[in-house]
Amino acid sequence: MQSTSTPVTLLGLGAMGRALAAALISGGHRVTVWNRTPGRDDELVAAGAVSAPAPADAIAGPGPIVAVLLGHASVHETLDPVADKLRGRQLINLTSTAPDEARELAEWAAAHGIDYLDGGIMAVPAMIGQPGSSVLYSGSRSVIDEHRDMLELFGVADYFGEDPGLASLYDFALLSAMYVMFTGFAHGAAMVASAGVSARSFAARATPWIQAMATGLPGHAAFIDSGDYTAETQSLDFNKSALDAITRASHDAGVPTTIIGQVKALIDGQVADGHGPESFARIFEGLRAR
Ligand code: FVH
Repeated sequence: MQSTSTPVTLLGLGAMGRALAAALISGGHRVTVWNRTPGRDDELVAAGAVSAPAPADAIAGPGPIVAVLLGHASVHETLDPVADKLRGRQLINLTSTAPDEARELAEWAAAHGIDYLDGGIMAVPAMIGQPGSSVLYSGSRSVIDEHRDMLELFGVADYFGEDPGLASLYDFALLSAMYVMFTGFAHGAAMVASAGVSARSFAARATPWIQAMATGLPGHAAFIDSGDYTAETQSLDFNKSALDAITRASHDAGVPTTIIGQVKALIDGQVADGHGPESFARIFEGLRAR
């Protein structure tokens, strides 16, 4: 466990970096900040942060280094030139990276004697430190164990084990679910827009509907995890008939069937393979990695 005030360096003062730095300062930590473009740290400095002119200056002091940059390449651009000075240090990378990029950074870190923890932020900047914010971590167990209290200032700190790519995999899987949900909303909004209905009005209906449907996810998960898709209701045959009609209605409304057509194709594939009486959850089998 750490003491209540940890010296910490934060690299990257975009919208998210500034929110994280503010949370650290409010939590009583001694924060040194650096950003590629100068002038983004005025409020943080007024709140007590120390501004460093270059990454080498920022990492000169003790404590963990938190990177909140744009993507994988920007982490290398920032840290490669100072890698030799990072031996024995702890790096917490909250920059969004794909799983293979997180693993590559962990290998790079290990080669330079750096203890590496990867993180995926499940929040927007305004949510940092608020209920509903969480950060998914994987990689170095000792880093999360030592700094958990500090990291909880950002939101709930969930640790997924030592594979440095696993937090990112969860992060991107959750984002996939989110993007498909929002895209589904856009498809529905386009359908009702053909009848002059506003997106706002549609959202008022869609919000409680999607919330109610989300409660069915554990039921879908039970089918998937057991591999037994025997179903009394909501069979693929039933859903095929619904998707045929929805696709037709979308087409009739002048809405491209690109999105809904993919759902129909997944159902059609399972029905063609003889699984019509089984649960809709079986579409998972058409998506899982071979
Ligand atoms: N903002 C959000 O809602 C999401 C929520 C989920 C997680 N993401 C990820 O967090 C990382 C940072 O996001 P951000 O919101 O702070 O992004 P920006 O405001 O665009 O700031 C980007 C910072 O990265 C710096 N930067 C970009 N390229 C380089 C580079 N080659 N070398 C050094 N620094 C670089 C940039 O600096 P500057 O443009 O001000 O000089 C900003 O500090 C990100 O991975 C999200 O996916 C946020």
